[in-house]
Order: sequence, then C-alpha cells, then structure tokens
Amino acid sequence: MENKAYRGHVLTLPYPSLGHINPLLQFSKRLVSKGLKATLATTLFIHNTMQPPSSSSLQFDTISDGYDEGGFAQAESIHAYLNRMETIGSKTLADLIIKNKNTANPIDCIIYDPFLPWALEVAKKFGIFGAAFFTQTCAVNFIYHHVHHGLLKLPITSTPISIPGLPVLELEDMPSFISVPGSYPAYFEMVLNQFSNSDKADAVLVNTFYELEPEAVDSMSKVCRLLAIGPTIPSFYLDKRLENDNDYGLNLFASDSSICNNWLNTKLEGSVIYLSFGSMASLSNKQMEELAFALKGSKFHFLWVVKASEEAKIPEKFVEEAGNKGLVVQWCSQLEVLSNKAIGCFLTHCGWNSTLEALSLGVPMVGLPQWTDQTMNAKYVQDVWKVGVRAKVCENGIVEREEIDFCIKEVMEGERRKDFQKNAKKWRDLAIKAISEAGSSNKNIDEFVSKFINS
Ligand code: UDP
Ligand code: 7WV
Repeated sequence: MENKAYRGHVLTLPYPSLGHINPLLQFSKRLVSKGLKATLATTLFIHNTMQPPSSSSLQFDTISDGYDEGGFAQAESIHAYLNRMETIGSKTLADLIIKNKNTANPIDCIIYDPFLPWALEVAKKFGIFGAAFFTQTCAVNFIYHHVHHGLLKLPITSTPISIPGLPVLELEDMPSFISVPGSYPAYFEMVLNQFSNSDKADAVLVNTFYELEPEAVDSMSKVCRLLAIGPTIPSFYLDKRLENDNDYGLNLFASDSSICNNWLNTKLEGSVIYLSFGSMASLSNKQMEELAFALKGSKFHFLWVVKASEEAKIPEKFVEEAGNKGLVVQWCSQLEVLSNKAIGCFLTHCGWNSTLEALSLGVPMVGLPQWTDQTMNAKYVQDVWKVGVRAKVCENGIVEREEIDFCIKEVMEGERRKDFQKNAKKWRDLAIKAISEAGSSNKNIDEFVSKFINS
C-alpha cells in the first residue's frame, strides 16, 4: 500500500546522459531525506541498459525519447534526436503525470534538466510547480544566458572577454561551442535554449556552491530565482549524515570496485595518478598514444579508466609492459577512487561532475578539456580555484607527451604541489560546509522544499 505520509511527490527528469542523470539522482535522494517521495524518470533505453543502484530510497519510472531500442546512438543526427525527444518526451511525460494523478501521491513538482525546456511547458499545462536543475557551473550558464539574450555577440572578434562576475577570459577558456564556431550547432542551440523559458520556472537550482563562484552566482541570481544546491555528492563522502548514502547511482558499466581498491591499497599515499575522461569523450588515437607514452615514461603509478569503446586505441603491449606500475580498467567507482589516499592527482577531462567530485574530495587536478563546458572548468581549476594546471594544446589539437609529463610533475611533486593540496583541502572543507550547514543539509535545499510545498 502507498505511504500517504509524504510531504509531496517530486518527479525528476534528467537529460539522458550519465553526467546529467547522476547529479539529479543524488539530489533526489536528498529530497527523500526531507520526507518527500521522489521518482526519477529516465528514458526507457537508459532504464533498460544502465546498471541501477543496488538499493535505493527512490522510485524509478520511464519516459520515451522515441529511441527505445538504441537510444542516442540510434538517432540519425543530434538534431533529430533532440527533436524527437521533445515530441515523444512531452507526450510520455504527460502520460506519467496522468498515471500518478489518481494515486495517493500525485506529482506536485517537476525538476527538469533545462536541456529539456519543454518539460516546463508540460508541468505548466498540468499546473505543477516546475524547477530547472542546471548541471553546469553558474559561470558557464551565465555565458549562455548572455549569448541567448544577445548581450554577447558571436563570433567573438575581440579578446579578452569581460562578462560581469566572471574572470577575464581568453577564447580558449570559453565553452567550445563558442570558441569553435559552428561546432555541434544542435547542442549549441540546446545549451542556449536553457534560457528560452527559464524566467517562467518556479525555481532554478544549480549544482554548484556559493564559495566556488560567488560573483557568478550573484550575477546569475540577478536574472533568475537561483538556489545553489551542490555539491550533489553522496553524503558518505562529505557530511556522512544520510545513512548508507554511498552509492553513486547509475553506472555505465558494472565495475568491481575491489579490483581498484585492492590495487590502490598497496600504493603509498599520494603516489598514483588517476586518469578518466568521463562517459562521453572519445579521444583520437594520437592523443591516447601521447597519454600512454607519458605514463610509460613517468615514475608515478597510474590508474587509467579506458572505456571499452576506447580500448583499441591503447598502444600494443602497453598494459603488459606497465606491469604493477599501472592499472587500466573499463570503469570504476570514481568517488571511491578519489577518496583513496593513494591518489596524488586526477588527470581529468574536467566534466563538471568530475571536477566537482575532485574539489569535494580535495584532489588536485591536471585538466585536459575536450569540449562543451570542460574548457571553462579547466580555466577555473588553474586560475580561480588554483588546484592544478591545465595542459597546453598544440596547433594540431593534441596535448603532447612532454606537456603531459610536465603537468603531472607540476601537480605530483613540483614546488606548487603544497599550494594545490592546501587549496584542494580548503575546497573540500567548503564543500562539506555547503552541504551540511543548517542541520541536516544545505539551507537552499530546505528553502526549495518549502517553496514548492507551500505553492
Ligand atoms: N565516473 C565513474 N566511473 C568512471 C568514470 C566516471 O563513476 O570510471 C562518473 C564520475 O564520477 C562522474 C561521471 O561519471 O560523476 C562523469 O560525469 P562528468 O560530468 O565528469 O563527465 P561526462 O561523462 O558528462 O563527460
Ligand atoms: C550531453 C550531451 C550534450 C552536451 C552535454 C551532455 C554537456 O555538455 O553536458 Br552539450
């Protein structure tokens, strides 16, 4: 029998990629801890293919993106995918709301990814409270807001670029859709359209915390009703207030964390480089080779996540020759790895989740951004948060082995290592504070809950 004692029922709707699902899944768990019922809706394809968390306080349900058999890979183009998802997604989201209507817990709030702005239209049609949940930094969001409203004209003809609340930016620091004009036009339109109806959202949530980017939070707060609710990291790794909250949610692949843990536990404190490029990036053969040669020539141990789809790009015999110096796995539990004392630095693509996880666990970084917001995050890692360095890219678009080697040494043993570590520790302390102030969690989460409960 359904429990009627919930304070409300929230439906959360992430964009169907791992980096968007996981933060919303974590946030949903925080809402459950506040006495709400939360249902996370993924696409049918994601639901059928990803590894669900082993046990969860959440409910799961599905909508359709119109590609139930193959998901994004089945679509003819990015444009086609997004269009069909809007049509079929709107319809199946409405079906989901209707399905819940005559139960003990009808849906009274939709938290949607603004990559899917049509979800707000559906919520409004049913008279339901609608909140946008931004999965990138306020700095990045504010740039897109500026472009969307014509406040920043493209293409950019003069640098550096000054935007209120942001550091002075060079072209290479901007999100790739701006610095590489014409790249991924459908995605560029999507990130700008996050602001097409954000003024109609009843709340705007952002997975960041104030101290990370105070001026950007203040700037963005002037244009929408913003609440910084991050970092959306399981309680276990931060404040340890939610019992058994150590599961990071969906995984791309099943991974046996004992393999990484056992290996890391034989290594000295701060002696291992952890490398990962997230769930989406695909590196060139040349870039993989440069990474492999840099690791081979370095004296440090390394744990390298190479997805199955990238494995063929590893040079022949690399893994055998690395022996006990390196471990290559297809996937890992990244939070568990980052919290292992053996890790001395994280060589990352600077996806926002990875960056926020490293900041929250106090791990210095080497940034090798690939596209989208990663370039901006890498800029902040180096120049704003000062927790690492950003690798320099050659004219051919590759970060060469010498540069990788240089960056690794800077962060693992250079004169600045102590500063990087000290700053990383500071961000970890602030991350814990952000999520655990005001009793059991972030006061912005409490404010958000009371907003929609009383609406
Ligand atoms: N991740 C993981 N295991 C891995 C690699 C990545 O659990 O081996 C998780 C990581 O903790 C992060 C997410 O996958 O939460 C990647 O998100 P991010 O925004 O960094 O990058 P994206 O995959 O969106 O490019
Ligand atoms: C998935 C698809 C497209 C983009 C992203 C994720 C992102 O940057 O978060 Br543009």
